[in-house]
Amino acid sequence: MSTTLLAPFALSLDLDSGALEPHTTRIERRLSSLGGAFADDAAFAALVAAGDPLVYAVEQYDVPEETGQLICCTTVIEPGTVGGELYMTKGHFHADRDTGEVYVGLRGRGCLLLATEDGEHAELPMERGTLAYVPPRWAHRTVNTGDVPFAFLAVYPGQAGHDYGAIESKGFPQRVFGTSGGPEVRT
Ligand code: S6P
Ligand code: ZN
Repeated sequence: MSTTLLAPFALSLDLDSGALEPHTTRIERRLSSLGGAFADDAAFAALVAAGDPLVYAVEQYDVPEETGQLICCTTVIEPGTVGGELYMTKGHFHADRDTGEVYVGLRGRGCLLLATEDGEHAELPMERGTLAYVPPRWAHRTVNTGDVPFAFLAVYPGQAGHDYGAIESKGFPQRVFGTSGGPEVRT
C-alpha cells in the first residue's frame, strides 16, 4: 500500500502557549479520565467530586495514521497536584513498539518519565527549548513540575498508535511529587 499523497500545509504554532491553529482534534483530559494513575485514591476522588479539573489538552492537525506520515501535536498540562503528586499525562507505549518520538519544550517546566517493559527507567527534565528523544520501546509520560502550564510539541510516526493498557495496569516505576524543595522523583 502506498502512502497517501497529501497537500503540503503549514500551521501556526504559538511558541509561548503551545496553541496549534488550525487543529482538527482537541482532546481534553479531566482528572476523572486518569483513574488509577495517582497514588492517593482519596485525594483523587475528592478533587473529581469538587469539579473534576482539566489536567491536560492535546491539539493535533490530523494526518492519516499510516507509515511515512508524521503526526504533529501539542500537549498543555495544567499546574496542579493530587495528594502532592504532580499533574501528568496518562502515559503510553506506542502500539507499534518500533516507533520513537521527538518532544520539544515550549512553555513552563516538566519532566519526561520513560520506562521499558523490563523495568529500566529514565527521567528527563524539560523546559522551553529542550528537545527530548523518546527511543522506540520506551513508554513515556510527562509531568508538569512548574507553577504555570507546561507545553510541548510532539512529532511521531503515523503508524505508531497508542497502547495505554500496559500503563493502566502496571503504572510507571517513578512518581513525581511537589515538595517545598521542588519536584521530587520517587522510584
Ligand atoms: C503521542 C505523544 C503525545 C501524547 C500526549 C498525551 O504519541 O506521546 O502527543 O499523546 O502528550 O499523553 P497521553 O499519554 O495521554 O497520550
Ligand atoms: Zn507517544
